[in-house]
Amino acid sequence: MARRALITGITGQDGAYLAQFLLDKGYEVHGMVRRASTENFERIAHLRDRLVLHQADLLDQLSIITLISEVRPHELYNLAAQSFVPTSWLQPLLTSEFTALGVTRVLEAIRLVDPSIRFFQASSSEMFGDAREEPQNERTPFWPRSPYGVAKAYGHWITVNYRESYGIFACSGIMFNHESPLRGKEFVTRKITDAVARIKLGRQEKLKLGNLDARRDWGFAGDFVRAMWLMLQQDKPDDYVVATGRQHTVREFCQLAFSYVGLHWEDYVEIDRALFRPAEVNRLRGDATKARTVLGWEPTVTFEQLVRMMVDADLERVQAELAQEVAAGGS
Ligand code: NAP
Ligand code: F7E
Repeated sequence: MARRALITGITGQDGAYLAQFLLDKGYEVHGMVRRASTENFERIAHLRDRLVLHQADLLDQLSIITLISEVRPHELYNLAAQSFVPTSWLQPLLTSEFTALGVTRVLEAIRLVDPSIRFFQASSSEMFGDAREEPQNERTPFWPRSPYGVAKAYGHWITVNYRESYGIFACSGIMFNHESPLRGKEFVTRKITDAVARIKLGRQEKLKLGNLDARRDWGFAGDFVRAMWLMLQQDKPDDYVVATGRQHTVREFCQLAFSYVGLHWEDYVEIDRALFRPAEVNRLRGDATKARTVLGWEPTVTFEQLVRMMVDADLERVQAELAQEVAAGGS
């Protein structure tokens, strides 16, 4: 019989990659989606008829209990969250409800319905914030710098606590930034590659950015979902840093993306002070030695390949939009 997996946040970047990965492994894949007046299933459109989608919400305890009782998954991946750091200053309470308390709601539902369900929590390098050491590993203390980072620290510790209190097979993946052509356009990498494509094709003139000196450890989302799955296949539950170990500035990302299409980034990028954050995370770099040795996990996509993959995908998409406009104008 096929193993059953339930993914919260299946409509997001990681949800789409994880759903594809689990389907390829022969899983029966269920996804939790929240009700909206307009469906936003673009990222999973190509998988739609192979998935079972259920309405529930991280804010609604009973809906999560009902969902888990109906699906009875073997594995549950909790990817749903308010995941955009700047929004967490504008909506700190809602961010805490989704990103912190939402984790407890899912864990409580597991405890009540079936404590043998294996649980993955999508934790974040934002918990390290103003990091006490570099590179960061599983023992590095947390110093979050945004309401999002604080909420993720809660989610991490409640996951550890339900493992220790109730013996639930609960794992926390401390994931550094991971990107892809499916990344939301508000995040800096996709904002840049979308702008590069639009500028190259004559649809945009300038790109406004904030802090170009911020340093991140950027990997490919497709590699990161494999680490999530590996964590739930071990004999014992544990926590793992997932990272490439390489660090680059936002400026370097710009340089590489613009030069790939033959443009010079300084001709197009403007600094907008409004995009600077009230408290910045200046530099992050992960040490994934534990994931490499225990899980046998390795990233397969380099930074340079990631930038090119994202620019290529955006060029293709903008070109298709232009062709559609021409066709519509000519009909
Ligand atoms: P994403 O693209 O922003 O997706 C977030 C998902 O959460 C969406 O499917 C969203 O649904 C869902 N969601 C939000 N609030 C919800 C609610 N109240 N009830 C039900 N669903 C809700 O995020 P991602 O990049 O895929 O990241 C996946 C997870 O990993 C997140 O928890 C994120 O915080 C964490 N993480 C990400 C990174 C990264 O670099 N990508 C790094 C570390 C940790 P809608 O489509 O309806 O909005
Ligand atoms: O910012 C700087 C910004 O929004 C990266 C989420 O997935 O990864 C992500 O959080 C850096 C920051 O990602 C702009 O100040 C400059 O230093 O792409 P980002 P993030 O905040 O690192 C972690 C691991 C998560 O868990 C989160 O869910 O880029 N930056 N100029 C800018 N950032 C944005 N968004 N837009 C700019 O114009």
